Amino acid sequence: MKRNIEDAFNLHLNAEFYSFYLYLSMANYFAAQNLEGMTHWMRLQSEEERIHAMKFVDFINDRSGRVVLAQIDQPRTDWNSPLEAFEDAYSHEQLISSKINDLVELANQERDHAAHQFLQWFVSEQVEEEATALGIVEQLRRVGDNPVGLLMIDQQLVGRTPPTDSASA
Ligand code: OFO
Repeated sequence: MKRNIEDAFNLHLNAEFYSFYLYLSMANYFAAQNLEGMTHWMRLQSEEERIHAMKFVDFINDRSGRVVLAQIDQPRTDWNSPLEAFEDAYSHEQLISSKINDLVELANQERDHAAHQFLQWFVSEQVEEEATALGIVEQLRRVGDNPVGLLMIDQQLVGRTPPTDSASA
């Protein structure tokens, strides 16, 4: 693979590991609030992000590139409310979507069809990631300060199931 694509992919896998870190940090924030469903949901979300990062690792290795693991930034550790945390998750997903779009542009520019095809999975995944995060943000906005409503959303999020394999993550 071309050097500029390898560099951009290495940069992006760091962003996916940062997503893993950020969501794990959010899970710990929810755990401290005794919000069992949100804790569970965010832990699974963080695990999905680790799988996303590993997809980039595997792709770079498969193309005889060199994976370079860089330092992962420290994520925020506290939020003012579950709503604020999920709003952060939603804007983070929007940022990741724009990074994926930039990678697609680069793959096209360099006529790297394998990279382009690899990225298509992430293009669809980001649609889902944004929609899911926004869905929860909207539910939380609707219940506002109502503690019963918050607990109902928390109970609903307990039901999230882990991905059955890496392809569905
Ligand atoms: Fe990897 O999709 Fe979220 O960040």
